[in-house]
Amino acid sequence: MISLTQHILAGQRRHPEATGDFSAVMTQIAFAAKKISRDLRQAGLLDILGSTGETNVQGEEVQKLDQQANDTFVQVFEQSPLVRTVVSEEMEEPYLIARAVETGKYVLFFDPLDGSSNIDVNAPLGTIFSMHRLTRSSDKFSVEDVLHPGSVQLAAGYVLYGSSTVLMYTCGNGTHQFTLDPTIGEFFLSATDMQIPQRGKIYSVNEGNYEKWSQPMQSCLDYFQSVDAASGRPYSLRYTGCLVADVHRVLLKGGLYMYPGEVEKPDGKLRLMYESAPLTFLIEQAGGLGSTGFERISSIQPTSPHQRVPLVIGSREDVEFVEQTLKEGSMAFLK
Ligand code: FDP
Repeated sequence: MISLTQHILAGQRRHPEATGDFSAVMTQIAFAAKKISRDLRQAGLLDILGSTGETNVQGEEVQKLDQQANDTFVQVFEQSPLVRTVVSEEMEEPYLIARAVETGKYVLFFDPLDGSSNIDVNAPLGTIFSMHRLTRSSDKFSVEDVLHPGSVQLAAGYVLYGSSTVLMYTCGNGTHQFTLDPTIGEFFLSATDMQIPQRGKIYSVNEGNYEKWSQPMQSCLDYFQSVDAASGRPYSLRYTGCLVADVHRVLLKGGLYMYPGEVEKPDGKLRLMYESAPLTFLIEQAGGLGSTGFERISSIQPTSPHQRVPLVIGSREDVEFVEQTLKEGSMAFLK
């Protein structure tokens, strides 16, 4: 049995120049995840279900557990001199960690509790994180210092609070899975160097929005649903309402998850820095792709911490099919 800590330290030993700081941050992320996992397991017994009565920066209702998970991350990193800035879905502005103002070398983006509509119905939830090296253009904080494309992420991962708690991470050297043993509070390696099938049989999308999509996007859906035994269609639909859970299924079984842009809302719903970019890093390290449908997610130069982008992510051939259909405006290339 290899624990997450042992795995991180083994990675550190392969880089003689490493200071151990990166490993320390990963260990703190895992600690926050264990605390959130513990809180979720008890949620129905404590007074932490339901809404706080506030709305977040995205204009969405804040659930008590969203707030609690966010506080957990902030409290953990307030003890650390390494992460100078945290950027969360639940906080409008990047948050400076006082203790790390001089010494911090990293910025951490996170969505503390993904899939909020699942909280009250005991369905899967997730946490997503992305770690970048901080650049310092001056001694003062500048938002530009935390805005880098996904291609330069140092590490990214997610935690899925499902029938078990699973942590996936990559630091550019494969995608690895760890499962929490709750009896001793440690994550253990359960799969290493994971590979996503090149093509799948599942699509995952909120199909209730079909009428809001462009015609080429609608035709992609029509294609996945049409019957053609030779190419394994129709695909099956799976959609939990939790991005982490749906992407996890896609990573393991193949296929694709989509949150497309809409004609009236071309940027879609999901956030680049703490949803689409980290998930793309994990999926690319497993041999898949993440795209807006027109552009690779990893190449996007962000312009704001809470920017939204459309997302098509999963098996290489499935994502390329959607990209080609959207770019050409039709499926004439299939003939
Ligand atoms: P939620 O708003 O419930 O937090 O991150 C946003 C997200 O969930 C994803 O987890 C999920 O895939 C998607 O939004 C669900 O949105 P719809 O309800 O519009 O399908």
